Order: sequence, then structure tokens, then C-alpha cells
Amino acid sequence: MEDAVLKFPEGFLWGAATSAFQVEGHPGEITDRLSDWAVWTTIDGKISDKTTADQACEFFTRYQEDVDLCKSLNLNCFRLSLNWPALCPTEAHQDYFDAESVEYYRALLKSLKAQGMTTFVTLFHFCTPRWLADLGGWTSPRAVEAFTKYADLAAKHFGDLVDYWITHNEPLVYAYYGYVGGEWPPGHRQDYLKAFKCIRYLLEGHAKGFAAIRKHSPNAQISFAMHWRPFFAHNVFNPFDQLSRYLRDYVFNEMFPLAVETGKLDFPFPISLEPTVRALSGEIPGLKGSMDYLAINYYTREFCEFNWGPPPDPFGKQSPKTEFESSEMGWEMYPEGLYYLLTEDMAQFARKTDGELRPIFITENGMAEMHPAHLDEGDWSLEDDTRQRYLVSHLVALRKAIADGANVKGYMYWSLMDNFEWAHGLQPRFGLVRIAYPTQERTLRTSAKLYGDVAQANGIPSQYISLGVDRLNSTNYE
Ligand code: IFM
Repeated sequence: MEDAVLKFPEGFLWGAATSAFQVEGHPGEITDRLSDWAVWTTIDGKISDKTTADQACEFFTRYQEDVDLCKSLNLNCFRLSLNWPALCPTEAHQDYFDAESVEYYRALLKSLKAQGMTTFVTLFHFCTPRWLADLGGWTSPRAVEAFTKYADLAAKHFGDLVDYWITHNEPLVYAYYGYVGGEWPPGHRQDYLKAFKCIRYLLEGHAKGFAAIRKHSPNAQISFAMHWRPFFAHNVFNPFDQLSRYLRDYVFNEMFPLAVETGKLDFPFPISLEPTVRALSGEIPGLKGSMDYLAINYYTREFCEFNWGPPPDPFGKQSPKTEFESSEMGWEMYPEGLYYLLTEDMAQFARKTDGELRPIFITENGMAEMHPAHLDEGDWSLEDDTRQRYLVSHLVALRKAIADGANVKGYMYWSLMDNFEWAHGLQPRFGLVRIAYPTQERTLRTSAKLYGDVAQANGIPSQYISLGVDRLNSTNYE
């Protein structure tokens, strides 16, 4: 592809991301309801389109087809997550993994390796073993202990096949929906104390998990994936909206990576004065600097306004305001957020303690259109113009950030294929590849072909550039 206008650095990784519960339909997990999520989907009213992940994409049995699809799209990396509940179905399995699940993951990882792919593997992507959830999940120190053993066994069994480890995916999203929003298990609402406890134990789990992986694989690259979302005040002249903006930005974006960077968890003032919160703050052994690279999931920005309640909530609420094109899920297309987070927000985490530059990977970025699960084959949703615009716009912003000094080494689109989108069910379609759930047929969308051309060219071919909005104002990024 000689005509690529915007070339990416040599050796750049182009991939797609998935997570176990969202795609696998792991028979053991589903039949025996081994995870909190497998139970949650059976409770009336929890999933908005009333679907479950019982089959999802049947990735457990069809993964070879999907690995081949990745190869056909010229992808050179893939992100997946291990199914903790299936690997540790009972408390006793903290000391030994379920053998059949080990076999499955080794075969999957070997198949990726046979195709020359770099592998990113997440340990905790929102699903907790049911037995552990019953003991209090991530609000109990038992979770730290169980997660450490899980990380240790995972590194022992799969370390030879994993290039990049991610301990937790989007810890703040997890804490928020589980303990504040209540849309995810365990379904608590506005329980900030539990959310803060959960964050503290997730950090402890990360530190110990990091050490456990390091012990088995001294050269392993280990981090966690942060969901970074730029926040704006609904009304910039309203000091209460500005307070909510500050609190949301600090807690959702900054607090976790700052704790990992410094080794110390600090809650925002004046919340930090509350005695229970104060008890959760402070040093966490082994945490400082446990971030070999930066893993960033970026989707959209958010406006926020103070929430007067009752009761009033200084963390505020999401305002419906948007300025630019939004996806059918209501997520605004805001590629400049990706540029600014890479060139400005990440500057504070740019270097490791030894001064070396941290590599940055975009471990998720994508958008969804809404199509109900019952749709069979046909030509619905294959011409995904909005996704093409979203993809090119974000790649253009990414390329500009690289030209301006951001040390980005790879990009993974979320998601390879349509999958189970948590409390929204199967309706949101994030995939480059369409899944017709009734038949499980996989079909490439136009965006998949576009992305395949990008990966092959290691850059954005000129014919696609005009699809991207470039509010950053220049396409000459050299
Ligand atoms: O589907 C999720 C994924 O599990 C975590 N990051 C955001 C995606 C889209 O909501």
C-alpha cells in the first residue's frame, strides 16, 4: 500500500480486544452459574434487552475461526481475558486451576502465537467467581488473597504464551457500576464507602498480582487498563458543576493510576477527612511503580452537573449534553479527547521510576450501533458508516499524538465482534465483525475491511482520510 498518507511507526501493533464473559459462552461457567455475572443475567430486570451471555459468540468453541478472521484482517495482536470463575470454580481451586479450562486457554493462546500475534491477557474483566462474590467480592480482603493466587497460577500456566498482562480492566468502571450506579453485580446504589473499599482492595490485588506474575516471568510486561474519560462541566460558570467535574475527573481518571505511580492511595479533599475513608488511604506495599506500560481504553467524553438529589451528591450526574455526532448508545464522538489525554494527561505517567519512557497501548476504542439479538443473516448493519468515521477520526487523532511525542506502540479496537454488553445485553453492536446470534454466523462489516487495510498499510490509506473528522486542524503530522 504505497499510497498510505499517514504512516504509523514501524512495528506498531494493530489488534482487537475481547473479554471472556462477553464472547465465550463458556459451558462450565454458564451451566453451573460460576460467576456473579452468570447469576446476574438470570435476574429479572437486570439486562435491558432481556438477553443473557449464555451463548454470547460461542468463542469457546469457535475461537479458531475468530483467530483466522484476525489474521485475514492483518492484525498482529489480540487482547482477551481469562475466565477467572471457570479457572477457579470453587474455593479449593485457588490452589489448582480447572484442567479443562487450562487446556482451552493454552490452545487459544497457542493458536494466536501460531499466527504470529502479540498477546494481551487480562486477569479481571468484571467477572468474579460466585463463591468469592458470596464472601463479599472486592469489598473483602479475601478477594486480594484469591486474586493473588489466581495471578500466580495464571502466570505459571500461561506465562510462556503471554506478552502483556493486564491485572484489572477499568477498575473504576467496575467500582462505579457495582457500588454506585447499581447496574452491575453486586448492585449497590450510592454506596461510596463500599466503592472506595473496593478500589483499595483492587489496588492491593494489583500490587500483589503484579509481584506474582513477575516472580514467574521476570521479563513480563504488566499493567492495568484504565478507562479514561474527559469530563466537562455542564455549565462552566456554575461552581457546583465544576466541583462535580473535578471530583469525577480525579476519582474516575486520576486516582487509581496516581496511586500506582506513587504507591499511595489519596482520596479527594474534603472526602478524605471522613474517618472510614481516611482509614482506606495511604501506602500500599508493592504498589509503587507497578505499571510497566500504560493501557488506555478511550471511548467518549462526558458533561456532568451537580446532583441536588435528594440526597445531594457532590459527584454529580451525567448531563445529557453533547455537541458532536453521537453513537446510537448516546456516546459522543470526541477524538480530540484521545489526543489531549495522550499528549497532556498522560505526561505525568510518561516515565517509569528508572526514567525510561513507558510504552502506551490503546487497549480499547470503539463504538456501538443498536440491533436486536434476534436478527439473522441479511444485509443489516454491514455498511457501518458511523463506525468508519469513528475509527478513522480516532486513528487520525492518535497519529497526531504520536507525531507530537506520545510513545504509543499499539491500538486495539473494541471489539473484534459484536458481544454481550453487560447491563445492555446483546443489542449494542461494537464489532468489526457482525454476529448473527441465531446462527452465530460471522460477517465482516465495511469497517473491518477498512481496519484490515490500515493494519496492512501500517497507516491510514489516503482514500480513508476524508472519513475522519479532524477538529485538531491538520493532516500533516510530520
Ligand atoms: O464492553 C465494554 C468492555 O467490557 C470494557 N470497556 C468498555 C466496553 C464498551 O462499553
